[in-house]
Amino acid sequence: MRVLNIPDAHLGARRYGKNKRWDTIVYDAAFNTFSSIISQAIDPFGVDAITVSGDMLDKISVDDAGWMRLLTEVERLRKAGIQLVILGGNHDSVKSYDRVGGVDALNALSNVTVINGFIPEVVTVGNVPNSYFQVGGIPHCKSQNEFQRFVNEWNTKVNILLLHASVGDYSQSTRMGPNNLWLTVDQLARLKAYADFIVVGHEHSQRDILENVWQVGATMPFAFSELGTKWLVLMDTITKGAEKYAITQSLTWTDLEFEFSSRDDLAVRLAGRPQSVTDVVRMNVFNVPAEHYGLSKLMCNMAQNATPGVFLCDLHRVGDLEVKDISNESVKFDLTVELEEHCKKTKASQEDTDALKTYIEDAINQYVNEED
Ligand SMILES: [Mn+2]
Repeated sequence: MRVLNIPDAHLGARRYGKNKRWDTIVYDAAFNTFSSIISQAIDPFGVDAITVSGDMLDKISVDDAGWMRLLTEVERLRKAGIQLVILGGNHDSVKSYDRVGGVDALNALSNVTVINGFIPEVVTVGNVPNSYFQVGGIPHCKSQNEFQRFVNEWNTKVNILLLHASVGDYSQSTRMGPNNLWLTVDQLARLKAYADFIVVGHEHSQRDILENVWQVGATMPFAFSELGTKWLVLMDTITKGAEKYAITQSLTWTDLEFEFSSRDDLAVRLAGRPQSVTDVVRMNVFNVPAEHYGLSKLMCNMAQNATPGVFLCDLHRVGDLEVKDISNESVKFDLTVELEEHCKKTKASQEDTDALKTYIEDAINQYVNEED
């Protein structure tokens, strides 16, 4: 039988509170990517089942709009006769026994089975004895100790084993709290004797670990540290063969870095930035002299306001302004006067003048706040 695994999808992800537009765009992209994977699973892949290797949801649940989108996808799968096996990850498992998470609620649906009860489970998918396969899963656990015990004690033969953890020896790492479980390649090698395929979710980059053992990554980047091709794994439980497919991305991420040379140069680069609604762009400008910082920042803010997609600009300032005792009042005054002169000279309309004034005031306020 043909089984597609969906890696960390983080549906409902809104993790960029400082930038509303980025929040919305990433939130939509996560659902859109998930939806297009479901479409592919139905046609052309025509799979019998889908596994999810944890963190399908970014949090214990999603908002109402997210629920409607998720249920729409599950319903499409049901109509296509596709079973869905969902492993709970660190993001979507409840952290106590007395609550039910969003992923657990899906268990009530006829075509969904959820492994999210803090203990290992084996699920049979299909019709026994004719065409079926078995999925084992060790969901997110209460502690690394419990997880280790379940990993070391696993002795059930299955077709596919789902895990949600980092791969490596992190015994000395302070990075690993109870939310970041881990197991070693040696442990995976032992488990391989019990599974044709092992799919490990959690880390957002794809990595082949052993034959038919993968760290599967994520459906899309959720931060600039997660750029790179994202992959689906399509497994055949009869032939025991597998194929990887790059996931079509709905957003284009661009990470730009350069040294400041002049404001004119910055203007040219700002004008040339990718700026469609599907662009997520970060610009890191290094060595910005203090005397150019204020206006450069203003230019970046204006560019950000004019961008339908996401534009993040980090100016790295060097040095300090010489006049340190200048009051906020006089900064405001000087720039406003300059602006008015400029608008008069260029015969700008009152509307444009007012808009520019607002930009300048915002920029000054931001500048002043940063100084604080
Ligand atoms: Mn995770």
